Amino acid sequence: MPVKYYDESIECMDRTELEKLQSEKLCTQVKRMYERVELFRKRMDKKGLKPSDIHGIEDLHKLPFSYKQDLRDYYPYGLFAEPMKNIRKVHASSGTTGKQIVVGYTENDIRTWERCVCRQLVAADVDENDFVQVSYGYGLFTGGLGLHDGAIALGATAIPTSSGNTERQIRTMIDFGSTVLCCTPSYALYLGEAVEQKGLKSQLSLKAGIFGAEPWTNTMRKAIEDKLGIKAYDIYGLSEIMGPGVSYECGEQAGMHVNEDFFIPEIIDPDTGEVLPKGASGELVFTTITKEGFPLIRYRTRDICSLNYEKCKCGRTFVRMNKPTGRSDDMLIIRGVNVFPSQIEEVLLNMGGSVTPNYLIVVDRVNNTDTLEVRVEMSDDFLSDNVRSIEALEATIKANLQSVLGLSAKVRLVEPRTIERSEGKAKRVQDNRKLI
Ligand code: DLL
Repeated sequence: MPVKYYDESIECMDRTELEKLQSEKLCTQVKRMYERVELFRKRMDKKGLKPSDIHGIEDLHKLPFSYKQDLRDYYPYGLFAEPMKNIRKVHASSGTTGKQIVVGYTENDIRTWERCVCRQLVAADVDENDFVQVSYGYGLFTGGLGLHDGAIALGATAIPTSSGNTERQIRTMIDFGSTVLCCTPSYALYLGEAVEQKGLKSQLSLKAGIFGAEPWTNTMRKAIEDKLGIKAYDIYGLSEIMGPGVSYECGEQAGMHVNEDFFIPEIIDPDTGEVLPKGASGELVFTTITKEGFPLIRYRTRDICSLNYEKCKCGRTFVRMNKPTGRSDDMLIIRGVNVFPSQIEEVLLNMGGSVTPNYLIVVDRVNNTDTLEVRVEMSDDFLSDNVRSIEALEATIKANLQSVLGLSAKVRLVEPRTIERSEGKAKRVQDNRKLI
């Protein structure tokens, strides 16, 4: 296979060897950053730490954390570790709140990124014969160009449709013979619905979908796989660390392998900052051990998940992260109860197809009391079957939500195709309390 950057032996490396490699790279990175990044040096000095105190990954926990706010405080280039003449490109992420953050890549960083995305694609059985339709947004968002460059580096044919214009996406998919679709899972579902409605599934050549950039459940995976006739793979990444390419599912679909020769993951207690025992669920933290342009030590992602160190059936030894269940900053606290949107999604998608995976969570405050309303679309099947009344279905969903969340919610069933669709990341929560 003429794959420029693909080297399977690294992903299947003996873990003792891998940890040795990580330790060497970590020490070099800490020394380099101490010399070049003022904020990191200050934080190390405050802890009374010198680069020579760090001997390997066993000392990782001693290093100071870094935060999204740092990127805002040092906006745009204040945390870069290379002069701008060595930065080949920048990307940015606006997130849901606040000022956008900017990240930069050197030539070597771009090569690393391509290599990481190649691994994602190969794990999904993509090779140089494939036509990879990239329907993530192109531009400052890392999704579009990240997948695009990776597909080209692999030797596949990239079809850079970017996001939006659903009619044209489907026409291109059919006419150009796309075999792989890359976009957010919510957009994949939307495309799947449109394909189903137009009866075009048999004209597709798709075999795989590479979906990420937002949380999604296994039940949603099943819905997408059925509608598009594909195997759907989860990929994870964030602009601050790399963009797409941080971790990826293999054919086992049992957790996402972290590219550990470039990024070291840790799971910490988000409140105390303590590293949690292997397998525990907590906040994911990453250290970039080879990045040159914009390296980060112990970056607090705010994503909640756990790590699985068991060897995967696929042969890869890289640790697997479980699907993030939400973000510590996306978690809703409703009448004192912690609620993740993914818990609500799980309930809705387990309703035997009576409702679609299109929903909106509306939180409000009435007379000083939080209210939770879940709006979800009824499926065409439910409406045509006519077996159960809308009231009965609403009551069942309400009871299921109560038992999973320990909280009563109002459930409102709405007509199919009335909840606004997203071409990028889906907006699932409308928290009106923040507006007060
Ligand atoms: O979303 C990078 C990306 C593009 C990943 C394309 C995968 C595919 P940001 O816009 O900086 O970067 O958003 C990063 O999105 O901290 C997670 O909260 C969330 N996220 C990304 N992938 C997943 C996933 C890109 N597979 C933030 N599951 C992260 C759950 C995800 N959440």
